[in-house]
Amino acid sequence: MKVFVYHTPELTPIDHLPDCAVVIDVLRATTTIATALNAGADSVQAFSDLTTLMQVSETWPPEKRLRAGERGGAPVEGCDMGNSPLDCTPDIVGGKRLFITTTNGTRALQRVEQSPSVITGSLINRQAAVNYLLHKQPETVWLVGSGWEGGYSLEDTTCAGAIADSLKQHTDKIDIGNDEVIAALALYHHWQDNLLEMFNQSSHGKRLLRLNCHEDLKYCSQIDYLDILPIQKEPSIL
Ligand code: 3SL
Repeated sequence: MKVFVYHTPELTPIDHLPDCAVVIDVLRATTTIATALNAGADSVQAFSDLTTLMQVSETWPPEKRLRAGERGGAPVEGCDMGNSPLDCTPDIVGGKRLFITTTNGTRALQRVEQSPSVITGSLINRQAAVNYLLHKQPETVWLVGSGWEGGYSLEDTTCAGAIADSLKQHTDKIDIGNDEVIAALALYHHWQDNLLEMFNQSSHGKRLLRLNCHEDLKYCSQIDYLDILPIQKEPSIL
């Protein structure tokens, strides 16, 4: 298994695809997606723009849909909820399709949606993602961070490092595909005992703290907390 890390969708190659892409948006899209499915959501459909989300979700029975929208960390007007994983409780999301658009995570998902296999990873479901890769043994794996508006995000690359670290601990058949994997591993080794503090120092973590999302940060920092793996069934639908 040859593993590559790409810090952002913009740094991800456009002329070829991997056997398996792991999309990572620790704060908070892929944490929210994992939490919603774990809480009994029927499915999640991701959109990069709000207008398309509204049009497509309109064709879905109102009692079976939830619209989640986030821009700049804040909930989008007209949606049922923002992008907080803490809102994804069984009574709210159970049996429903979550139609979601976020600033960066849903864009990252679209960037690699044509790959033969696409899953989402976050700290809370890190081991579930690793177990899937160990079982499927794809020849090439891309760990794709969502970043923030084209820039690098500390927490996504740290999570990529957490996935690479666990893969390396479980098998010696891991080839390091690019230098970014080595950087991601070093980051994870630096922060692994204090992931919440890593969030506190990161630019998006600070942005969310300014929006009073302290509890979200605590939740998102719990490594291997849920045994759930969002797997793409068709482009952008998990
Ligand atoms: O950028 C994104 O996709 C979001 O996850 C950002 S936020 O954590 O909801 O602010």
